Amino acid sequence: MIIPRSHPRRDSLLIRKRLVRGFESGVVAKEGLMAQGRGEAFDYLLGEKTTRPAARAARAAAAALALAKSPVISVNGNLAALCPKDVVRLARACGARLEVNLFYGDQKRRRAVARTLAENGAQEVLGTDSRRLKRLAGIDSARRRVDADGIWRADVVVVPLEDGDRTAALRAAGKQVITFDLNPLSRTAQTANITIVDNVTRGIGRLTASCRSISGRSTAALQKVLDGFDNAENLSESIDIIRANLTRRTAWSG
Ligand code: PTJ
Repeated sequence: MIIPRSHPRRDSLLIRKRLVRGFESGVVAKEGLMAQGRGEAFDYLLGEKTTRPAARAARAAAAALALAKSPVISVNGNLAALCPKDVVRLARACGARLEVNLFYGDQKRRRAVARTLAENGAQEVLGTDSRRLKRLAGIDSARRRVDADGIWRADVVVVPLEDGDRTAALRAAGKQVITFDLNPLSRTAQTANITIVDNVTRGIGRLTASCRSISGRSTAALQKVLDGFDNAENLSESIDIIRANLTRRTAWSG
């Protein structure tokens, strides 16, 4: 189906299309289509734009990545289908390794995700060699299997569109966790060190830009940015934005 240029929700429909294509080519899990629907609902309530708290979180995330010794970006089916080029760009900008890590994991889809990243410029993608996979404690899903050279030894892990179990397990393993999650109330959002409440398709470019603009700063300056960030406070601001948007809508209809 061709989406007319004049359609008021063209961008949102084009994003859906990317996911449907990703599903048809074996990159996205069936459940990934539902996850997108959930995200869209929150995006709508947030006004479908990058909010101030999201921009602040991106800046703190850039500082954490610049301070990291072994940063890793964890890539699932949705992320690979939505914005593969941006993921590769972000990895370059912050010197992170890329690792495929799936919730509904099987080797065929893992390879399909890795192939998508390679086709979009990734030189190396971890997480597909089963001999190199180790088991992270505290997770029952396929996400527990992580690469010995990647998430296993990482100090900072970016986990966009994540589930709460792994976020908690990664934190318990002593890692700093950065996530993109449109739902500020989700367990992942509440458990991560830094939650960017933004659509990953918008927010990832901003994070890459923040990584570039922050590079070259002193360790002390980066640490100051990081120490000045409070995830719980920032999440509350996102919730306030949703509340204000809802109140405004109610006032219109009343
Ligand atoms: O490819 P797999 O097997 O690893 O599976 C990936 C999914 C996304 C299916 C899996 O991680 C999953 O079930 O995720 P959830 O718990 O349905 O969704 C995770 C969070 O991501 C939810 O809070 C959604 O609101 C949020 N979300 C969905 N789409 C976006 C988003 N956040 C930012 N940007 C989006 N585009």
